Order: sequence, then C-alpha cells, then structure tokens
Amino acid sequence: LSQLTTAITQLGKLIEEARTVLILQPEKPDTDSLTSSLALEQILGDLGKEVLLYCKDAMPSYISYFEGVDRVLNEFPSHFDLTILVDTGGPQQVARTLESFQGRLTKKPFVVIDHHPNRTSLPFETHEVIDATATSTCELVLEIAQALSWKVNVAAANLMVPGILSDTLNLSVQTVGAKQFRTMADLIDLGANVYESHQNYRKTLSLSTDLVKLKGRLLSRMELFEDGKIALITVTPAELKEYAEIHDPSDLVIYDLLHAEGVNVAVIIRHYGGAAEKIKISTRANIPVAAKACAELGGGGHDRAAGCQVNDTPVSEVVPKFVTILSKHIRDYEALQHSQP
Ligand SMILES: [Mn+2]
Repeated sequence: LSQLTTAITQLGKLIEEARTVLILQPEKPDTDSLTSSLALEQILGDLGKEVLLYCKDAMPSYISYFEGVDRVLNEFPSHFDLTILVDTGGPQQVARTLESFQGRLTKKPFVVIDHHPNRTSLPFETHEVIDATATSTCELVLEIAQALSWKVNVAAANLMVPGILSDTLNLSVQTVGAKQFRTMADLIDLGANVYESHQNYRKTLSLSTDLVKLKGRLLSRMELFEDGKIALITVTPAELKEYAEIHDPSDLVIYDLLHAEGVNVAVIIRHYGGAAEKIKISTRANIPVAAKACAELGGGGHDRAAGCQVNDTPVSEVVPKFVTILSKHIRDYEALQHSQP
C-alpha cells in the first residue's frame, strides 16, 4: 500500500509542476489504453493542464466510436513538460515508439500508470504508479483521482466504465472482487451510465451481411484433430485479400471454435500466400498450451492466446506440423493433471 501511496503523491507533485502533459499509449492500443487516456485528458484538463494524446499506431476501428478518439495525434508533439504512459506492461509494447522518440521523451519526467502483474521496467528512469491488483488502468486512474482529490467529471466517469468492462470481460474474470464492483458503483455515483456503455459496445458487434456469410463459410470448413480437442480453420489468400482490411476473419470465428464442446484449442491459419508463402497462426486455448506451442515455431504470447508466423512452407505442411506440436502439448498438460493428486 505505502509504495503506491507514495507514488501517487509524487505523481500529484509532478502534475502540479507541469503545464502540458503528453499521454502516451502502447502500440496496438485497446479499449483500456484509449479510455484511460481520454479519462486522464478530462481530469487533467479540469486541473487546467494542456493535454496531448499520442499513439504510434492508428486507433483500430473497434475502438474508434469513443468521443475524442480523433484527438489522439498521429504526429509526435514538439512540446510537453511531462509524459504519462498508460496501460503498458513493458518496453516491447512501446518498442517502435521508443525507437523514434526515446531521446525526446527522456528529457522530461516520464510516468508509467499501469496494472499488468508481470511487468518489465523501461530502460530509463521512470516514475512508476503501478497497482498490479487493479484489473484495468481505468480502475487505477479512478484510484489516483480519488487519492489526490482530483475532480472526476461525468465524461471521465463514462470513459472509465468501458475500460474496466473490457479488461474484466464485463466483470467476469477471476481477479474481479468487491473492489471492482465498488469502483463501478463510484463511477455510477459520478454520473456514468453503465447501460449506455454496454449498448455502445453491442452496436460495434453488428456485422455486415457479407461478413455473416463469410463467417458461415469459414465455420463450415472447421477441421477437428486430436479427438476433437483441436478445432482449426484455414483462411485462404483470396479471403484475406478481400476481407483482412474490413474485419479480421480470425476474430470472426475463433471464439466459436473455442466454445464448441470438447474443443480445448482453437486455431486459425491465415494463409496469405505470395512469394514468401506467408502464414500466420493464431491460437486461443482453454488450457495453458498456446504460448508453448507457438514458441516452437518462433512465436509467442500468453498461455491461452498466442501466435506465430511461418514463411516458405506450404500450408499443407504447416497444418499437420502445428497440429502435431499442439497435440504433444495438450497430452503433456493432461498427463501433468493426471499425475497430480
Ligand atoms: Mn489494461
């Protein structure tokens, strides 16, 4: 507790001394990184600060419905007194950002506000405001605002709700406890409309009839391996050419595979083709085998969500090769479960 309290107090002083604050998001931004940035923009704006938002990558379309998304600059600002990096677990999530701007960023105080439990520090001096028990950066932002008696306006409260809902899968993950429900209750007291937040999200899930048809075609090609524990779909170069820019075909079906009875691992093979025969593999798993399997082909990720890329190998060889690797890890995991009392 005391370390976080001290860090928050120091953050308060740094903010007091700054006139212009740059809020930086990780590459591959998500709902929590964007909404925590926009909420901080509101809160610091009310404190009289000039707030600039930057992200090295463009905001993906699935989060572009938030008001203020257009204020995230795609050009690095020339002047700021302080940087706050949000929702970033380590330097690999800002590798390209640091490659371009580390020299300019490190001339001024650099704050990290984050909640990832497995963190790697950045390769320069930072003021870390970390709460690994927070389930989202938005939750931590409210904690900070309350500790420093910063005013949280209705817009800020409305922005923090979707950040929390998205990182906790609608308050349904194991790490959610009374604290997260209290945070939500506090946000409602501050004027947030939770129903509207769900409605806005549900609107983003609607698909064009064309994509519904693609989804049907992809699902009808599902292949099963390893006694039905692995479900796999290959997306063709023609389908990727037509749809990859509109909607990731993998996102369209991967959870349907994972939710099929008996399936432990869902695999989407994106076959881009071309001269290099580029193939990208995405896996989602109910058991912790995804990262281990993908690592064998030079990829990585999390226990239950990982990916890898293979070049110069025909898809007809890649599929059985990856299925064999995955099957071995599934059996290893099952053997381990059976050996435990
Ligand atoms: Mn987060």
